[in-house]
Amino acid sequence: MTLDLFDDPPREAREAIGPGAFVLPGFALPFADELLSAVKAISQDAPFRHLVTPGGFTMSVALTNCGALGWTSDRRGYRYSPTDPDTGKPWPAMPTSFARLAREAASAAGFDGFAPDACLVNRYAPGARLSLHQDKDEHDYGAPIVSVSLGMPAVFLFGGHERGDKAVRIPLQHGDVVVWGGEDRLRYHGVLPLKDQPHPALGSLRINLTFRKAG
Ligand code: MD3
Ligand code: FE
Repeated sequence: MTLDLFDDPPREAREAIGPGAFVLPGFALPFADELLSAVKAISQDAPFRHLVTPGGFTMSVALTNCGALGWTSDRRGYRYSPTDPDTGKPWPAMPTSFARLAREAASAAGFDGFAPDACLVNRYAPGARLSLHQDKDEHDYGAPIVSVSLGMPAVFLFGGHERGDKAVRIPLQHGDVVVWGGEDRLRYHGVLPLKDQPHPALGSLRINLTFRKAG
Protein backbone atom coordinates (compact mmCIF):
# COMPACT_ATOMS: atom_id res chain seq x y z
CA MET A 1 0.00 0.00 0.00
CA THR A 2 1.30 3.47 -0.88
CA LEU A 3 0.58 6.72 0.89
CA ASP A 4 0.87 9.56 -1.55
CA LEU A 5 1.12 13.11 -0.20
CA PHE A 6 -0.89 14.31 -3.18
CA ASP A 7 -3.85 11.99 -2.74
CA ASP A 8 -7.16 13.66 -1.87
CA PRO A 9 -8.28 13.25 1.73
CA PRO A 10 -10.64 10.30 2.21
CA ARG A 11 -14.36 11.11 1.99
CA GLU A 12 -14.87 10.11 5.64
CA ALA A 13 -12.21 12.53 6.91
CA ARG A 14 -13.24 15.07 9.47
CA GLU A 15 -11.02 17.65 11.04
CA ALA A 16 -11.93 18.93 14.51
CA ILE A 17 -11.52 22.71 14.77
CA GLY A 18 -13.17 22.86 18.20
CA PRO A 19 -14.79 20.47 20.68
CA GLY A 20 -18.08 20.61 18.70
CA ALA A 21 -16.90 21.94 15.31
CA PHE A 22 -15.74 19.82 12.38
CA VAL A 23 -14.64 20.44 8.79
CA LEU A 24 -15.72 17.66 6.41
CA PRO A 25 -13.47 18.30 3.38
CA GLY A 26 -15.28 17.69 0.09
CA PHE A 27 -18.33 16.14 1.78
CA ALA A 28 -20.73 17.97 -0.60
CA LEU A 29 -18.60 17.54 -3.78
CA PRO A 30 -20.69 14.65 -5.20
CA PHE A 31 -23.81 16.85 -4.93
CA ALA A 32 -22.34 20.22 -5.93
CA ASP A 33 -23.92 20.49 -9.40
CA GLU A 34 -27.32 19.43 -8.07
CA LEU A 35 -27.07 21.94 -5.20
CA LEU A 36 -26.16 24.75 -7.59
CA SER A 37 -29.06 24.08 -9.95
CA ALA A 38 -31.42 24.04 -6.97
CA VAL A 39 -29.99 27.40 -5.83
CA LYS A 40 -30.68 28.82 -9.28
CA ALA A 41 -34.33 27.69 -9.09
CA ILE A 42 -34.68 29.09 -5.55
CA SER A 43 -33.29 32.47 -6.62
CA GLN A 44 -35.81 32.66 -9.47
CA ASP A 45 -38.62 32.49 -6.85
CA ALA A 46 -36.89 34.46 -4.11
CA PRO A 47 -34.21 36.68 -5.67
CA PHE A 48 -30.89 37.41 -3.96
CA ARG A 49 -30.92 40.78 -2.20
CA HIS A 50 -28.58 42.94 -0.12
CA LEU A 51 -30.20 43.47 3.29
CA VAL A 52 -29.79 46.46 5.57
CA THR A 53 -28.68 45.83 9.15
CA PRO A 54 -30.39 47.44 12.16
CA GLY A 55 -27.34 49.75 12.29
CA GLY A 56 -28.13 51.00 8.75
CA PHE A 57 -25.34 49.25 6.84
CA THR A 58 -26.06 47.42 3.58
CA MET A 59 -24.55 43.92 3.66
CA SER A 60 -21.93 43.18 0.99
CA VAL A 61 -23.17 39.57 0.91
CA ALA A 62 -26.43 39.00 -1.02
CA LEU A 63 -28.85 36.42 0.37
CA THR A 64 -32.01 34.44 -0.11
CA ASN A 65 -33.58 31.52 1.78
CA CYS A 66 -35.42 28.26 1.38
CA GLY A 67 -37.34 26.26 3.94
CA ALA A 68 -40.15 27.00 6.39
CA LEU A 69 -38.26 29.94 7.90
CA GLY A 70 -35.92 32.49 6.32
CA TRP A 71 -33.45 34.82 8.01
CA THR A 72 -33.94 38.48 7.24
CA SER A 73 -32.87 41.91 8.48
CA ASP A 74 -33.98 45.51 8.25
CA ARG A 75 -33.73 48.70 10.33
CA ARG A 76 -36.07 47.11 12.93
CA GLY A 77 -33.81 44.10 13.61
CA TYR A 78 -32.84 40.57 12.63
CA ARG A 79 -35.51 37.86 12.57
CA TYR A 80 -36.72 34.63 10.98
CA SER A 81 -39.84 34.97 8.84
CA PRO A 82 -42.05 32.34 7.17
CA THR A 83 -42.48 34.72 4.20
CA ASP A 84 -40.18 36.66 1.91
CA PRO A 85 -40.62 40.34 2.86
CA ASP A 86 -39.95 41.33 -0.79
CA THR A 87 -42.83 39.27 -2.24
CA GLY A 88 -45.05 38.35 0.73
CA LYS A 89 -44.88 34.70 -0.44
CA PRO A 90 -43.56 31.77 1.61
CA TRP A 91 -39.87 31.07 0.98
CA PRO A 92 -39.27 28.29 -1.60
CA ALA A 93 -39.47 24.82 -0.05
CA MET A 94 -36.22 23.24 1.10
CA PRO A 95 -35.30 20.57 -1.50
CA THR A 96 -35.26 17.11 0.11
CA SER A 97 -31.69 16.70 -1.22
CA PHE A 98 -30.62 19.74 0.88
CA ALA A 99 -32.20 18.42 4.08
CA ARG A 100 -30.69 14.96 3.53
CA LEU A 101 -27.18 16.34 2.95
CA ALA A 102 -27.42 18.53 6.07
CA ARG A 103 -28.63 15.61 8.18
CA GLU A 104 -25.85 13.31 6.93
CA ALA A 105 -23.16 15.92 7.48
CA ALA A 106 -24.42 16.60 11.03
CA SER A 107 -24.43 12.88 11.69
CA ALA A 108 -20.85 12.50 10.38
CA ALA A 109 -19.85 15.15 12.95
CA GLY A 110 -21.64 13.33 15.77
CA PHE A 111 -24.96 15.20 15.81
CA ASP A 112 -27.68 12.69 14.97
CA GLY A 113 -31.25 13.63 14.03
CA PHE A 114 -30.60 17.14 12.66
CA ALA A 115 -33.79 18.41 11.00
CA PRO A 116 -33.20 21.92 9.64
CA ASP A 117 -36.20 24.21 9.03
CA ALA A 118 -34.15 27.06 7.54
CA CYS A 119 -31.54 27.27 4.80
CA LEU A 120 -29.89 30.65 4.32
CA VAL A 121 -28.20 31.03 0.94
CA ASN A 122 -25.37 33.59 0.97
CA ARG A 123 -23.81 34.83 -2.28
CA TYR A 124 -20.37 36.47 -2.24
CA ALA A 125 -18.81 38.46 -5.08
CA PRO A 126 -15.13 39.49 -4.88
CA GLY A 127 -14.67 41.88 -1.94
CA ALA A 128 -17.79 40.71 -0.08
CA ARG A 129 -17.22 39.82 3.58
CA LEU A 130 -19.04 38.91 6.76
CA SER A 131 -17.79 40.68 9.87
CA LEU A 132 -17.46 38.80 13.17
CA HIS A 133 -20.86 37.91 14.63
CA GLN A 134 -22.72 35.23 16.59
CA ASP A 135 -25.74 33.30 15.26
CA LYS A 136 -28.21 33.99 18.07
CA ASP A 137 -31.60 34.38 16.36
CA GLU A 138 -32.50 30.68 16.65
CA HIS A 139 -34.67 29.26 19.46
CA ASP A 140 -32.72 26.11 20.21
CA TYR A 141 -28.94 26.39 20.58
CA GLY A 142 -28.89 22.62 21.17
CA ALA A 143 -29.14 21.98 17.41
CA PRO A 144 -25.97 22.29 15.31
CA ILE A 145 -25.49 24.49 12.24
CA VAL A 146 -24.30 22.99 8.95
CA SER A 147 -22.52 25.14 6.37
CA VAL A 148 -21.80 24.12 2.75
CA SER A 149 -19.25 26.08 0.66
CA LEU A 150 -19.57 26.22 -3.15
CA GLY A 151 -17.63 28.11 -5.80
CA MET A 152 -14.71 30.41 -4.99
CA PRO A 153 -12.59 29.62 -1.94
CA ALA A 154 -12.96 31.70 1.22
CA VAL A 155 -11.12 32.21 4.48
CA PHE A 156 -13.38 31.61 7.42
CA LEU A 157 -12.69 33.31 10.76
CA PHE A 158 -13.42 31.15 13.79
CA GLY A 159 -13.27 33.17 16.99
CA GLY A 160 -14.15 32.61 20.62
CA HIS A 161 -17.03 33.45 22.90
CA GLU A 162 -16.07 37.14 23.16
CA ARG A 163 -15.78 39.44 20.15
CA GLY A 164 -12.17 40.30 21.02
CA ASP A 165 -10.98 36.68 21.29
CA LYS A 166 -8.33 35.63 18.81
CA ALA A 167 -9.83 34.11 15.64
CA VAL A 168 -8.22 31.29 13.67
CA ARG A 169 -8.37 31.33 9.85
CA ILE A 170 -9.86 28.30 8.17
CA PRO A 171 -9.59 28.05 4.37
CA LEU A 172 -12.77 26.62 2.82
CA GLN A 173 -13.13 25.27 -0.70
CA HIS A 174 -15.85 24.20 -3.11
CA GLY A 175 -17.63 21.17 -1.61
CA ASP A 176 -16.39 21.58 1.96
CA VAL A 177 -18.93 21.24 4.77
CA VAL A 178 -18.53 22.56 8.31
CA VAL A 179 -20.66 21.49 11.27
CA TRP A 180 -20.84 23.62 14.43
CA GLY A 181 -22.58 22.52 17.60
CA GLY A 182 -22.31 21.93 21.30
CA GLU A 183 -20.06 24.36 23.10
CA ASP A 184 -18.90 25.90 19.77
CA ARG A 185 -22.44 26.86 18.72
CA LEU A 186 -22.22 30.47 19.97
CA ARG A 187 -18.65 31.28 18.94
CA TYR A 188 -17.99 34.46 16.97
CA HIS A 189 -17.27 33.86 13.29
CA GLY A 190 -16.97 35.69 9.99
CA VAL A 191 -15.60 35.56 6.45
CA LEU A 192 -12.61 37.61 5.18
CA PRO A 193 -13.14 39.78 2.07
CA LEU A 194 -13.29 37.38 -0.87
CA LYS A 195 -10.42 37.35 -3.36
CA ASP A 196 -11.25 36.99 -7.04
CA GLN A 197 -10.15 33.42 -7.82
CA PRO A 198 -12.76 32.31 -10.37
CA HIS A 199 -14.11 28.79 -9.95
CA PRO A 200 -14.93 26.54 -12.95
CA ALA A 201 -18.46 25.78 -11.69
CA LEU A 202 -19.47 29.27 -10.58
CA GLY A 203 -17.08 31.91 -11.96
CA SER A 204 -16.35 34.83 -9.62
CA LEU A 205 -18.92 33.86 -6.98
CA ARG A 206 -19.05 31.95 -3.73
CA ILE A 207 -22.31 30.42 -2.49
CA ASN A 208 -22.72 29.30 1.11
CA LEU A 209 -25.68 27.26 2.32
CA THR A 210 -26.28 27.54 6.07
CA PHE A 211 -28.70 25.01 7.55
CA ARG A 212 -30.29 25.79 10.88
CA LYS A 213 -33.05 24.70 13.17
CA ALA A 214 -34.47 28.17 13.72
CA GLY A 215 -38.03 27.66 15.03
C1 MD3 B 1 -19.32 29.16 13.95
N1 MD3 B 1 -22.37 32.38 7.06
O1 MD3 B 1 -24.76 33.54 7.45
S1 MD3 B 1 -22.06 29.71 8.34
C2 MD3 B 1 -24.05 33.42 8.46
O2 MD3 B 1 -19.77 31.46 4.90
C3 MD3 B 1 -22.68 32.86 8.29
O3 MD3 B 1 -21.59 32.60 4.63
C4 MD3 B 1 -21.13 31.75 6.77
O4 MD3 B 1 -21.94 32.85 9.22
C5 MD3 B 1 -20.80 31.95 5.33
O5 MD3 B 1 -24.43 33.70 9.60
C6 MD3 B 1 -21.20 30.28 6.93
C7 MD3 B 1 -20.80 29.49 9.40
C8 MD3 B 1 -21.15 29.41 10.84
C9 MD3 B 1 -22.43 29.39 11.30
C10 MD3 B 1 -22.68 29.29 12.64
C11 MD3 B 1 -21.65 29.21 13.54
C12 MD3 B 1 -20.14 29.34 11.72
C13 MD3 B 1 -20.36 29.24 13.07
C14 MD3 B 1 -21.88 29.09 14.93
C15 MD3 B 1 -20.84 29.03 15.79
C16 MD3 B 1 -19.55 29.06 15.30
FE1 FE C 1 -23.08 33.27 11.07
